[in-house]
This record gives sequence, structure tokens and C-alpha cells, in this order.
Amino acid sequence: MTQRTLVLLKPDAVRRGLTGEIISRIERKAGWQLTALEQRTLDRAILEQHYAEHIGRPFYEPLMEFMASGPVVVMIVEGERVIEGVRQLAGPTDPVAAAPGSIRGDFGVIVRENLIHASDSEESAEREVKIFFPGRA
Ligand code: RTP
Ligand code: MG
Repeated sequence: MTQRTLVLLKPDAVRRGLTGEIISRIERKAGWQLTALEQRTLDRAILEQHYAEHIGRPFYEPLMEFMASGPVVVMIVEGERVIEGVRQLAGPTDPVAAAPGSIRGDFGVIVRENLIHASDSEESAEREVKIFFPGRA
């Protein structure tokens, strides 16, 4: 099943020079295509839309501050089972719980600074693509 997903390489990944490594892992999966790729610094308004599901949680404000702290790489990736596939490459939210071999497991330690966001369902992917690439409906 061909899908598309919205991927963010978070400010820690950009600061640490890990974007090439992470993009390369995604790009090497058979048949997946990067159909949008841009570096941007996100403002509060776009982050509030993106992380609307977490408003009110204790980690929300520090997360917003972190996500606005420097440029991110915003991507659309398309291909077979790409939504579940990129989540698998990323590993679970807590990088210390993430297995070695996953992006978070190989490079992360802090829960907030976990390098990558990837849409978690088809509904999220469509919602998030519209937020970051309104022309791509
Ligand atoms: P994401 O949305 O960024 O792809 O990550 P996720 O689905 O694995 O995690 P989610 O539960 O949606 O949380 C969004 C992001 O918030 C930060 N976070 N910090 N306890 C904490 O300090 C905490 N919990 C979550 C992480 O950056 C997480 O990716
Ligand atoms: Mg999430």
C-alpha cells in the first residue's frame, strides 16, 4: 500500500550534523521517495497546530521551546508502508528504550531530544502534510 508520511528532523539532529545519516537510512529503503525536503525554523503558530494533541501535557511547553530552538528538516516521504516503516526506523519515543539500530536508539538519550518525528497514522500524515505543505493537498 503506497502511503505518504510527514517527517521532521528535529533541531538536535540538525545541530549535531546527523541529518545526512538519518536521511540516508530513509532513502535506502526500497522504493521510498523523498518528495519534499526543506530546512526551516518553525514558529509557535505552526508548532501549536502540529502538536495540538499534546496541549496541556507537562512536556508541552519545553517541547515547543525545543522545537523552535533551531532549524529543522521537513520532509514528505512516499512509498510502500512508509508510515509504519519510518516509525520503525525511528524507534520508540524514549531513546534509551529504543533498540540499537534504530535512529533514536543509536543517537538519542533525552526523551525530548529524540531526533525525529514521523506521522503515526494515515489521518495524522494527511493532517501534518497540510500543515507543513499546504499546497500539497
Ligand atoms: P513524535 O510525535 O515527535 O513523532 O514522537 P512520538 O510520537 O514518538 O511521541 P509523542 O508522544 O507524540 O510526543 C511528542 C514528542 O514530545 C516529546 N516528549 N517529551 N516526557 C517527556 O519529556 C516527553 N514526552 C514526549 C518528544 O520529543 C516526543 O517525540
Ligand atoms: Mg507523536
